[in-house]
Amino acid sequence: MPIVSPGFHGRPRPAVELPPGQYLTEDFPVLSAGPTPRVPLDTWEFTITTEAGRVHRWSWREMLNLPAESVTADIHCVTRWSKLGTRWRGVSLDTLMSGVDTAADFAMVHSHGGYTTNLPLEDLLDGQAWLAYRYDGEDLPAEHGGPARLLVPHLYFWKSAKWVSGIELLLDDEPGFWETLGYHDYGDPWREQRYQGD
Ligand SMILES: Nc1nc2c(c(=O)[nH]1)N[C@H]1C(S)=C(S)[C@@H](COP(=O)(O)O)O[C@H]1N2
Ligand SMILES: [Mo]
Repeated sequence: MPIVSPGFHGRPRPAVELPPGQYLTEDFPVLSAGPTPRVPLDTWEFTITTEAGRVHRWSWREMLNLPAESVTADIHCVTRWSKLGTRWRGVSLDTLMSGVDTAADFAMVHSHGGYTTNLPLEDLLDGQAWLAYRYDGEDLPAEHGGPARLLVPHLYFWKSAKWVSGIELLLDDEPGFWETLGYHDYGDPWREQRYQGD
């Protein structure tokens, strides 16, 4: 039974709720650990490689023919900026994974330029992750990961690999680029999992 004093309607809530330690930004900062790769669409492909070595491949045209979804999401960078209500369009990882037979529990995401990031496979499924190629009604700009990036908004934004080239499914977890350098293996902004040990 909650104890409620008469006339008490709770303390005023802030208009928006941010994960701990985050501040709001209106602009869209660019964070890249290297130069922006230029990925031509005629040779672009996205692959999902299973732990058994089976490769599932989509050309740009094949990917665009898959059902797309519009997504509005809040994004949270470990450098403490958060941006609310960002608007994307892309293909759900559920769609891409629907024909993939795997026993893997983990995924390593690979990008053009060599960036990698790891996450549990279940965090890519159930409407939680997209291969995004439009931002705010426009083609995704190269500095933000175009032609296509991963979008996994429920984890810190370093998990949303820009210029994504493929996903490798793994039976055992392995650290990606920032995870090797001391960032948290999972990276839940609401639990403030910035660094290993948080
Ligand atoms: N390939 C690649 N993906 C990346 C990064 C990167 O350096 N290379 N930086 C990550 C980090 S730390 C963040 S916060 C976001 C930044 O995305 P933005 O530049 O579109 O804001 O991309 C993530 N994805
Ligand atoms: Mo970041």
